[in-house]
Amino acid sequence: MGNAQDHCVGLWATGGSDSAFTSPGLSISALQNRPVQIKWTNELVDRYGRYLPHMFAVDRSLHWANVPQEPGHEGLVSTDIKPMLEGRRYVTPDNYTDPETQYTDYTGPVPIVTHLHGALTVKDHSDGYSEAWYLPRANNIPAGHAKYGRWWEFLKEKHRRETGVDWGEGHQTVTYPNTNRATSLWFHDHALGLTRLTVYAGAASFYLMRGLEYDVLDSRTGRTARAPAGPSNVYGQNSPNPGADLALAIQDRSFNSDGSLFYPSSRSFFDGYQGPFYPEEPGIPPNWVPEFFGNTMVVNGQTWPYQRVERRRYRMRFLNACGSRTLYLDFRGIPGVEVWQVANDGGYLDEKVNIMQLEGWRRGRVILAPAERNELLVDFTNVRTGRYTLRNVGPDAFFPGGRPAENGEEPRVKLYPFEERDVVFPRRIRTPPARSWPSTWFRAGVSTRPRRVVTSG
Ligand SMILES: [Cu+2]
Repeated sequence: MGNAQDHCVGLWATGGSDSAFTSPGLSISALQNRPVQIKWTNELVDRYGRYLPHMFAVDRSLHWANVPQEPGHEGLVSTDIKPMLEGRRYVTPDNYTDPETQYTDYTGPVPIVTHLHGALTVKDHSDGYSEAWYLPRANNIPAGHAKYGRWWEFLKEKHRRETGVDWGEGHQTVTYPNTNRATSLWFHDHALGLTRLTVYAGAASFYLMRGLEYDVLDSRTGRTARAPAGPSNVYGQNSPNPGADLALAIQDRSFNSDGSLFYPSSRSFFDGYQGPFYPEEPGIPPNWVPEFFGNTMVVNGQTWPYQRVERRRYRMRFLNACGSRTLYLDFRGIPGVEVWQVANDGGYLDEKVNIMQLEGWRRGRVILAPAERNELLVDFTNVRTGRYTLRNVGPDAFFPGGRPAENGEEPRVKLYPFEERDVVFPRRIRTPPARSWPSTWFRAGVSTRPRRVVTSG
């Protein structure tokens, strides 16, 4: 991740060795049954090679990576435990003066490890275990800090034995067999106790599993049909229907007045509780919040985004990359639109679901829980030219807490409008660029030297 600067918003972006760094990161396009290796590198360092602290408050009182290896139960010195912090009292960083009697937020180097969410038959060494994290290769790692999580060494050795590819300081190579059906997966950070913060900071994106065939039967003819393919399709191939396959990652975020990302740094943000905290009050961590609902919707990294579409049919893949929020996407504000859900996390459904003809309050609405993906066919053919809004009408509450905003209730969240026009794209929502793997490289198999694909920072 370079600290990608988009206006004045600092993000942790993901990119390839020869592509731009973005957030969401580049979409990886994989083919079924073609194994790939990806080298994930933690580049959370500044230009002098010093580690970057996390951009949000990291709670060290949780069962977390415990990078400084503060002693746990019965004096156990280890990573990936809950430290005891005995005899110390939590204070904010501003008030931190005495390490003997106080503790404060963790501001050391940031561990990462990448998990490919939803991928089947990935071996343990490549699954992105929360306890197989690694620090960036920085020149000022504090004494006593572990550079790797407790499973790193074991899984590193196993991966080396099975594939011949070793891991090293600040990087890890994983092997994905790509045995899923065609579907939309996503990858995200998975480090113990920091996942929600690092994903919120930007480290996530799509991983699109493509079938060698298109996997769709046309219900009218019984013949194989071709789902629309487009910019998220295999890079460099001429698509018969360019621009018709949109991968849209939705996240709720909040911003400080200077444009930087906001995430609560204190439990008091959640319920006003002011302390005392762990270990004085054993069940209450100082920074961690049980849930968080951002007040701004971001699609593929853009606030107040809009998408120009033509009067035709699109394939739209949605990812709910929010930390807590269940989305209720409401298509009823687009008169004439037709929407069918054709796939979920696992791949294509047996039968498409006509969203506009569901019963009751679900009519025209698609529900998407955090980390869930779906695939819709959205037909704008009969929509009149104009501007329309695809709203999220879900409440600021865990599913199914609360009712969808209806009966004139104003949805609290600013939503993302679609502008429908009879013109060719330019898209204003940037679909994360897709990359394919050269077929020669696939043929080379998994024991060759992998390409370096993703860095962070
Ligand atoms: Cu996940």
